[in-house]
Order: sequence, then C-alpha cells, then structure tokens
Amino acid sequence: MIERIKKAADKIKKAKRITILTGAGISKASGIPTFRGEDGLWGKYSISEFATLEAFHKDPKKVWQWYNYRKKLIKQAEPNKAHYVLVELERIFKDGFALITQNIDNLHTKAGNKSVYELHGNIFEVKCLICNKIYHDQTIYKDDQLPPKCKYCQSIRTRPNVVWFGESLDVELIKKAMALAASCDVFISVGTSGGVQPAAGLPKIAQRMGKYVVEFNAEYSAISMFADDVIIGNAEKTLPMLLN
Ligand code: BV8
Ligand code: ZN
Repeated sequence: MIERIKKAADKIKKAKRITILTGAGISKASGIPTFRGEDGLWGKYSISEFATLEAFHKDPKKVWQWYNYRKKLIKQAEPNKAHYVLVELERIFKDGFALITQNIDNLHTKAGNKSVYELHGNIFEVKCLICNKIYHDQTIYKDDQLPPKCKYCQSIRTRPNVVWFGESLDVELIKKAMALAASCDVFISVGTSGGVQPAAGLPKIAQRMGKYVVEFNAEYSAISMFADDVIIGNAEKTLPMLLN
C-alpha cells in the first residue's frame, strides 16, 4: 500500500488542479455513523420512512425528530485527521483545489476548508417552504418544538435543507461538480461506497477524461473500478501518509 500512496503523492505533487469527492466514511472516525455496512444508518432506519419528500409530507415531525437526533450527534463531532489533510491540500493548491462532498455534516467547513460543494445539503440549514428562505440553524430542538418555526415568517412548514432520495440535486451544483471532475489533474475519492447517483458518477467522468483517479476507502466500492489506484484502509490513517 505504501508504494501506491507514494505514487498518489507524486501525482498530486505534479498536479495543478485536484478535485476531491468525500462520503460518510471520512467522518466515521469523528463518531458519525455511515449509511451502509455494519451499524450503518440505512440498516436501522429505512430511506422511505425518513429520507424522502413523501416521508416528510406524511409525518414532518417524525422526519424532523430523526434529523434533530443526527444533528445532536454531528454537533458534538470534531473533524478528524483525514479532514485536516484536505485543509492542508487546499492551502497548497489554493484555487486549484475543489472539495465535493455528499456529507451533510458540515465537518469540512468546521475543519477549515473554504471551497466545499455540498451536493446533498447541510444538516444545519433549514429551508422554509412558505417564504423559501434558507438559513443556518445550529439549534437542537425539544420534540415539542418540531418542526421548527421559520425565523423569518414564523411558519412551521420548514424542512431540513438536505437532498432526499428522488429529489433532484441543484442543477448548477451538479454541473459544476461534473466540470470539476473533468477539468482536474487528479481526482481523489475518500470514504464513499459509490452507492448514490449522480454523485457516484463523478469518478467515472474523471476516469473517462483520462485523469489520475485514486480512491481511499476502507473496502473496495463501486468507485474502485474507475480508480487507477485503490488504497484500502481507514482514511484517518491513510490520507495523512500523502503529506509525509
Ligand atoms: C436524483 C442526504 C433524480 C440526506 C442523501 C441514477 C441516476 C440518478 C438517480 C438515480 C440513479 N439510480 C438511482 C437513483 C436514485 C437515487 C439513488 O442513487 N439511489 C440509490 C440508493 C440507488 N438518487 C437520488 O435519488 C438522488 N436524486 O438523482 O434525483 C431526479 C432528477 C431530476 C428530477 C427529479 C429527480 C438524490 C440522492 C441524494 C440522497 N441524499 N443524503 C441525508 O444524509 O439524510 S444520500 C446519502 O448517501 C448520503 O448523502 C451519503 O453521503 C450518500 C452516499 O453514501 P456514502 O457517503 O457513500 O456512505 P456509505 O455508508 O454508503 O459508504 C461509506 C463508505 O466509507 C463505505 O464504502 C465504507 O467502507 C467506507 N468507510 C467506512 N469507514 C471508513 C471508510 N473509508 C475510509 N475510512 C474510514 N474510516
Ligand atoms: Zn418562512
């Protein structure tokens, strides 16, 4: 594995632009459960009950309670060594750096990354369905305060500003992410099973455009077939070796 990390480090040293895609695996060491695999969220909670617009319309309070529980977990979480490697890479590459995340846990921003494209939204943002305002809200609510009142129009028709299954991602955002995958020199995938589209299509674009693609993941994934090199291990251990 060491030689593969050395090769990846060499490719990064020679690169002018790097694009990174992260998934839940990068935050596992921060105590945030992933979605698939043992003790994954989708093993305990069903997507159709908690992570679709239909589920929300059926029982907004129940969906809000689930996000409020996850918000509590995430608010206590600190970035780990893998997050900080991406902060260092942004310091080195400056505007040649782009970080695309599927995560809604805000940990890349908390670690200090500036250029973060949050494909699936952010658990600390609330969107009001009446006045359409989106705002930051770190509050952990009591059950009887859910759904939270919009801070602008007091409506309780508010939702977490995340992308649910069956909902389209922001078109400009996914177009930008695809362009970043196609225009980089090196594409790095960290901690994603590649199970969710259209995010999981990004490494394929990079590979099709002849970019060097390297994957850091705890196990082989649906991304691995698009990677020139796959580095199996925990990212909080393997990513820091890139900077040695
Ligand atoms: C859409 C936010 C269409 C909410 C999430 C083909 C094309 C387009 C769409 C589809 C398609 N096929 C199917 C679809 C529909 C669907 C989809 O992909 N379904 C899957 C299940 C088959 N896609 C959608 O619905 C998307 N919408 O395309 O709409 C459309 C178009 C126009 C108009 C209308 C509609 C929307 C998808 C977004 C869903 N929202 N999250 C929330 O978080 O509550 S997705 C959710 O999964 C998270 O965002 C998560 O990030 C994402 C992917 O999961 P991963 O991050 O990869 O996490 P996972 O647990 O799976 O894997 C973790 C990995 O880390 C593992 O491999 C593990 O081994 C590794 N690991 C663990 N520890 C470590 C580690 N690695 C390194 N170090 C460690 N320590
Ligand atoms: Zn409002």
